[in-house]
Amino acid sequence: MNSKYVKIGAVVAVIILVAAGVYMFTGDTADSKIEKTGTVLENGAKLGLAVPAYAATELDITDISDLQQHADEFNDQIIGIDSGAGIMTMTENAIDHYGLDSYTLVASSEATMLASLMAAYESNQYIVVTLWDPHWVGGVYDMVYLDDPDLVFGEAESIESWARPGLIADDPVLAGIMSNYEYSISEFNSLLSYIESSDSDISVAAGEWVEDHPDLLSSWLGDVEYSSGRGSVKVGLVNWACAMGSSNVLKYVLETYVGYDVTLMELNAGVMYEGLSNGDIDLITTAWVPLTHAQYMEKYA
Ligand code: PBE
Repeated sequence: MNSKYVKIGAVVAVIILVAAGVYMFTGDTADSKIEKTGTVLENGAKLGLAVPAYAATELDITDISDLQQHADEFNDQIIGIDSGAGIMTMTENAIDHYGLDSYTLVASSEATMLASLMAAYESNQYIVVTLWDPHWVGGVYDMVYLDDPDLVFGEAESIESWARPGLIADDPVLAGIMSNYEYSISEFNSLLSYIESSDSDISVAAGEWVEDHPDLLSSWLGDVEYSSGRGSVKVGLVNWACAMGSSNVLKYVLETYVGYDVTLMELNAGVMYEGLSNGDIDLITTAWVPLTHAQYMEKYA
């Protein structure tokens, strides 16, 4: 046999072996995936673009596509939140899809969006914001979600809890509680309204709300009893009212009734998912699926 071909064959074989090794090392293996631990709210979450009811009536608008002809009245702006939020990507898609060419989506934070909404609402000005449910704001202001006939914002979403790779196997007690950690939409909104209207710190208000809902508490605990020193748990969250509420309640329950030490870590959405996937964070309670956090789920789940 011609030795040139033997050499080429050997080189090709080495390349294939090296490539396979690199693939095995960096490729997605099952245990590098984040793991779903439970459903915090089933199908009750929604999101979209919303305007105060007076704006919808006075301008006679019902659909997202109606915004374009009233761009002047809305100052050509949609008031958004933090740029890592799924609702921001969805809103960019809606601007494209419904031809809202005159509009700019303004990125800020939930707190800034709410401050703008309050200022506009108190003086009967027109404003369009990114909004979602569960949220306390729907109980305070009369807001109208604009129709989204092509479902750019999806249908009913669920909120799930997810854990770092391996947590379910490492800590069945915690995984068991997370599999029970679920709210109805009215319970969730009641929690958020309670926190919002309380003068106390969010951690205190969350604890008070838990003590007012003993049946829900026992459904989460199942037959788990308090035992001190169960270890530390890092819960990642974004500064969204819903995530703050569900994370603070979880911290209270795990510390008071189970025996963990819980640290809440406030991050932006991208860093939160990355931290979960590399194990810097143990848990999150604010995964919106199937659409809102699809970009993160595709990458890490
Ligand atoms: N939210 C609240 C988040 C998820 C929780 C709807 C603002 C988002 O858009 O990613």
